[in-house]
Amino acid sequence: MFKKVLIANRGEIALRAIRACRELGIKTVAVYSEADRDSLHVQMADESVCIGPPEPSKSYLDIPRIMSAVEISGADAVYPGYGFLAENPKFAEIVAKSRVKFIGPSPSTLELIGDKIRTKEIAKKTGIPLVPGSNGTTNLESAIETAREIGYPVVLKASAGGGGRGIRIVMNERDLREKFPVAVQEADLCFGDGRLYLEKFIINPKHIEFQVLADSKGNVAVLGERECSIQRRHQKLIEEAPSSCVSPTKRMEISALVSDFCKAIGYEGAGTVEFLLDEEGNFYFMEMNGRIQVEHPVTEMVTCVDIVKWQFLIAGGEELNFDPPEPKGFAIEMRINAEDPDNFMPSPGRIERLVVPGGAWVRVDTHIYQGYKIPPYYDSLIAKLIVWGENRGEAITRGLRALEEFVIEGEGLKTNIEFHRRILSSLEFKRGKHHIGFVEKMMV
Ligand code: MV4
Repeated sequence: MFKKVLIANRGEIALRAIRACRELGIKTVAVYSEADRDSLHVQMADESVCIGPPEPSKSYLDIPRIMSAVEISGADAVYPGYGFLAENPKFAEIVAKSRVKFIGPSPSTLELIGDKIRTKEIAKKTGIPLVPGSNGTTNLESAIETAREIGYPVVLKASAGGGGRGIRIVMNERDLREKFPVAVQEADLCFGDGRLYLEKFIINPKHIEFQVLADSKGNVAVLGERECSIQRRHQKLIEEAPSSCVSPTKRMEISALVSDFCKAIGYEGAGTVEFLLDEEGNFYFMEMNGRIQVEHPVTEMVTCVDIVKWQFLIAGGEELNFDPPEPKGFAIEMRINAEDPDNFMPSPGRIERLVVPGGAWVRVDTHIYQGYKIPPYYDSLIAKLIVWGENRGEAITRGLRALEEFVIEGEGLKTNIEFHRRILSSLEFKRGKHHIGFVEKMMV
């Protein structure tokens, strides 16, 4: 096993990784920007290295600075977390070419899953259901032809996009002629890759994703699904596991396909395969994410599998030694953001009063503490409140109880705690039949 891991991230996920390392007997090195000097991840790590000014481009996204910290500290592995450099194939390659291990998929796998067209082609060969569409790169003429066949509305997506970036809804042929060249240009400018693909637009879908762990020996454990339909502008707000809309049979069926797919691409580490689920109960493959995700705790709560710990074990060459368990009970995660609930704008500030909820089956993953000053340079996520219940109703009740306990106060500081209470209290959420338009609908 590794002796010392450099955590190339900040905030709650850096803490999550440090905790896993401590239990595995691995020393940790934190990196931090000048804005994160007083951060908990710096205090909790065994060592720390300042890597630059507050701007992410000059610190957490700066590969040479991170590699220097690796060198200085003598770490033998790098943990990327989520965001920042987590899915950057170039970073994974630079790390791999030095004497240290990148804790995640290989550079070539990261490159592959970054190419949504190639990924869909492999998914199709594996027998995973795809949305009707172009099945590969499209140009304007073939896009028009495909759209005529499948019918409008359709979506144009950038092959190098993902997570909602580079996607356009197209209502009719005139709209397609107009938007196509703009989309190519934008994709070329944003991603250096102008290739597009076309899909039938699925109306009112749910967002369902499957968690996988794959070891270096070709064993794959699919840990069931999460539902992440409560989101706004591709920022998830609430995630649950399991989904109340996935039957055990459907779970088994999709899990088998997801496992085959991971084997087909030689996947290693923790990953997530995203689907849309339409109102008729059909699953459609969207993309794969090659990282730990913010919402991984809900899967941990219902499977009792320590996903982050397994990321380290797998990278160290350990084999998966368990059969994926059936999910037990229900878990809900609420992302607590320092933001104005009226306009979702970041609302940083100093935390003057903090009361963290507790009690049975309540987990809080957070890097904040009383007196902590939330810097304005990064994501507004300041805590994840995760609750478990024997059934979904109990999880919701416990979530509401925990939200009531949660106090985060400071001058000018706003959070979305009240917003979460509104969602968990709503009849529509309790029914569980909501789709990705829930938050937008609630705002009007
Ligand atoms: C779609 C779609 C409808 N039809 N594809 C956006 C993020 C990316 N992962 C997939 N996305 C979508 N793709 C087809 N063919 C609707 C979305 C979508 C969405 C998906 C999941 C969660 C939130 C979303 C919000 C808006 C649009």
